[in-house]
Amino acid sequence: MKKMKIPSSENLGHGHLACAGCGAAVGMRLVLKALGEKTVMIFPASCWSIIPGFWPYSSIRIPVVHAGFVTGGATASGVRAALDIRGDHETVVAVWAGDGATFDIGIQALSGAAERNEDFLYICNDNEGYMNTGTQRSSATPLFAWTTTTPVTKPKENLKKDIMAIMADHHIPYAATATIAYPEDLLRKVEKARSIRGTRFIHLLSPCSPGWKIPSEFTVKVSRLAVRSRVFPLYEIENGISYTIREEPHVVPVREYLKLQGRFSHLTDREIDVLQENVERTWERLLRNAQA
Ligand SMILES: Cc1ncc(C[n+]2csc(CCOP(=O)(O)OP(=O)(O)O)c2C)c(N)n1
Ligand SMILES: [Mg+2]
Repeated sequence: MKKMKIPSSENLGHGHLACAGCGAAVGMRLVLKALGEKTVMIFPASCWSIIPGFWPYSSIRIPVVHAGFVTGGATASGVRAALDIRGDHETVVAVWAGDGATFDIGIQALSGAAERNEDFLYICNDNEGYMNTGTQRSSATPLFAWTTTTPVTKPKENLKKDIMAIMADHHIPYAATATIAYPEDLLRKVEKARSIRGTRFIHLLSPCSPGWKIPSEFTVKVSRLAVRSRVFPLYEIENGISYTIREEPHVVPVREYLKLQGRFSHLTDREIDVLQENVERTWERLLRNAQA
């Protein structure tokens, strides 16, 4: 079996408060390995306002700033400026924000900071809903998915917002998608983002066991199927124009991804076909962007 090259350093300790099988907890552990100790992490309100635990018992071994829900981009800009004034140009400023904080309520602060090309890494931890407050729909929730505000009698009617396209159109130096099912790929992208100056964006898909209605041991499997079904392709965009796609050899129908998740168990064959068509259309567009 191939041995993975994962650093042994640990900056997420025992006793954090994530649910069993939380994809984001695995993601955080890996991201912190790649970022190292000289990092300040900013948490706009999300599950991660709770998960680390409160000082002095925090399970995260780097300085953190708990920030208002809307303020990820603005807080990171300010922390970066403060470090620069102190002559510290080495410490990395990273934001860890949910999809609600990124796609919806914090997009103004993020867009402003990205347009100014502020020097920080913004990680959007996308679990496709407002999970900390009980699984309400966000604009990252997929079409037809169940949430508590999109019940099976009236599932979500809108497509997931294309946040990568929005960020690319800010001409930022680096944007990438990642999942915990490909840990070396995730680490490489965080390390690459770490080495670049300006606004860097990582879109991390993080399955949420209670919110997606999946058994806790399925988090990695569902992440892998998201990539193999092309629901969540792995790619990078440099300077808003240069696309690099990681082509997966084992492509599976979208149905394989959907059928493991209770939030899609009400779907009709017709709705699954619509989702498959959308995935194919988005994939074609991605390929066109990569060839342009
Ligand atoms: C202005 C404001 N509105 C609402 C809330 C309540 N709130 C805290 S976390 C949260 C959900 C966050 O969703 P997301 O950003 O997707 O992160 P997740 O909880 O899914 O990790 C909400 C609505 C808040 N803290 N501040
Ligand atoms: Mg969320």
